[in-house]
Amino acid sequence: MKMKIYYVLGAGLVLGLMATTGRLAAQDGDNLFANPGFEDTKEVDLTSGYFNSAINQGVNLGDEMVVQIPVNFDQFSATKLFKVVSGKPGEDVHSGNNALLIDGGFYDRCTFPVQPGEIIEVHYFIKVPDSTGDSSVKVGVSFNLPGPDGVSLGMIEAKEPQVQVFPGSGWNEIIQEMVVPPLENINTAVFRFASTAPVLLDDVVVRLQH
Ligand SMILES: [Ca+2]
Repeated sequence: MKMKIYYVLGAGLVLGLMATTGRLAAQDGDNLFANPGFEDTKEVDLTSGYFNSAINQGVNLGDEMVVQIPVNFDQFSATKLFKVVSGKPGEDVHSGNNALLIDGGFYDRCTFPVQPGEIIEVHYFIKVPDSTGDSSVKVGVSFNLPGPDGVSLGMIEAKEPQVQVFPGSGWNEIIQEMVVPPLENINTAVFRFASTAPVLLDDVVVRLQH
């Protein structure tokens, strides 16, 4: 089934969204992504356990022995860098006090029931930090579809990031709309974000249109 990706440039241009704006507004459901602005964090000790093993596998979690991670974090997925950063709204963060600095992928505890044919609408804000350099970065949200035995039945949207974001463009609102494919035994979708280089992520919204 054909997937649609809409994204909004920093200048405020809306690409391809105009025809669907009214329908989206009329059917918006609750945000399924808890802690969308990464404001709620918890301390984790990096000297042992899952996070220590992640460091040993090359994930950069910072130089401290104890770091803050989002409370809704679930697991790393080919992640090179994962840090909660604090700063000024509109600059280092999109809103609130925190944003997530990430290079690679992670799964969030945003897991919800789905049925074939339903539409998942995702909004989020991305900024390419100056330290990333001059190259554009690709980002993308996808959803894993675990079967009854936990083995993945497939992904909604490509696992590799598809949406291009440019350095110097400030905070970009990305909108992805995707359709749950007609596979047997599908009942759950699990949120995954990925990028091809370091980006700042904030204000994630995931909605299901029935
Ligand atoms: Ca925030």
